[in-house]
Amino acid sequence: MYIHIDMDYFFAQIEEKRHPMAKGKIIVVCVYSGRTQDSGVVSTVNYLGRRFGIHSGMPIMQAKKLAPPADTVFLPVDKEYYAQISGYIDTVIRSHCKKVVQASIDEWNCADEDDKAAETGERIKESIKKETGLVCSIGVSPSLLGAKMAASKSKPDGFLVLDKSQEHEMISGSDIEKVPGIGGKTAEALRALGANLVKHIAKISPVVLVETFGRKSGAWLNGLGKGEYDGGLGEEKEQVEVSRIGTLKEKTRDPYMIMGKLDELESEAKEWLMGMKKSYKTVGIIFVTENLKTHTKSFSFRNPKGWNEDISKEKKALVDEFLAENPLEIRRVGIRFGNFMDLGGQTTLF
Ligand code: DCP
Ligand code: CA
Ligand code: CA
Repeated sequence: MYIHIDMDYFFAQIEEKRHPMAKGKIIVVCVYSGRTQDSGVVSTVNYLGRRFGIHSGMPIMQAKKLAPPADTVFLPVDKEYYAQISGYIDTVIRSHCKKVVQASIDEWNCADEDDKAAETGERIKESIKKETGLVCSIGVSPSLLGAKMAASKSKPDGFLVLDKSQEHEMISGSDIEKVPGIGGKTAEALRALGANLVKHIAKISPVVLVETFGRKSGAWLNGLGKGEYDGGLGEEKEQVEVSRIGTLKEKTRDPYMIMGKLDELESEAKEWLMGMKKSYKTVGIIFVTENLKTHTKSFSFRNPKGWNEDISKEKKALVDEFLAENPLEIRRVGIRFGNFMDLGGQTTLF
């Protein structure tokens, strides 16, 4: 099963948290171009503002006409801050699930065992709320496409789990434009061919689909019409690093507590290395400080290391180095192995 996580009105929600006085108001996050005072576009707007017709990409000037001035706050984007929160959410998600691919600043795709995915999704939703105060929408479904559509259907603050037949019902009955991957132009061309809903695509011959949309997209659309929704996490196959992240029992700067947690996480990550027959040249330690900032310290070995080689000396050095540089308490730690080498059959290395 797949789990898709998308944060609700992400930039605006973060600003809402940051400025409690803005609660209950329309919050418009803007990318000011600087040409004139109001030139630029809307990055995003909270749900209250969407009721007035304001949306991402709209000129700020137009949003000002639609929004009642007394109830609206216009704020400039602060990408760096949002990226920092995004990085923190990433560590929260990774502590609940092993197969995670971040798809954009506010979106993640995960895969989990069929009988565990719904519970994992629920735990992720709760933890994000608890750790950041932010709400998201999560879809859990047999295909990634189904999970994505379930998440957007349940927005905001939603959670929707589908089985195979519910997924098929949702996707096949969906308006073609609501399918991620079908843009405005493709939708227009499909409508011209008689398809308004996904299931109508099945009536178009594969030859016509390929002629109109090219080989790759045509084949994908043909499958979609027939109810083939697979296609995995994508990056899964070419995983370039493995990481495990966990929360410390309490905020701390005690190197022994930190090392204890890291030992646990290291053996989990090394289990993966062993299973995948990989050796690595780089080890990184991830620190999430009490202000939610994420930092990484890493070390590269001259020669590849096997999963069964001891690296406690290097680990300790990275922890000490970080503690010496940063005065804050640490909430979460993680370990990351990267720069892989395939061991193939060369078990003699060990
Ligand atoms: N964004 C942007 N310009 C756009 C679209 C999005 O700057 N044209 C930024 C602001 C959004 C963030 O990316 O907060 C995530 O985009 P989403 O499409 O996921 O939209 P939101 O999270 O804002 O809203 P929703 O609740 O519909 O997901
Ligand atoms: Ca979003
Ligand atoms: Ca998104």
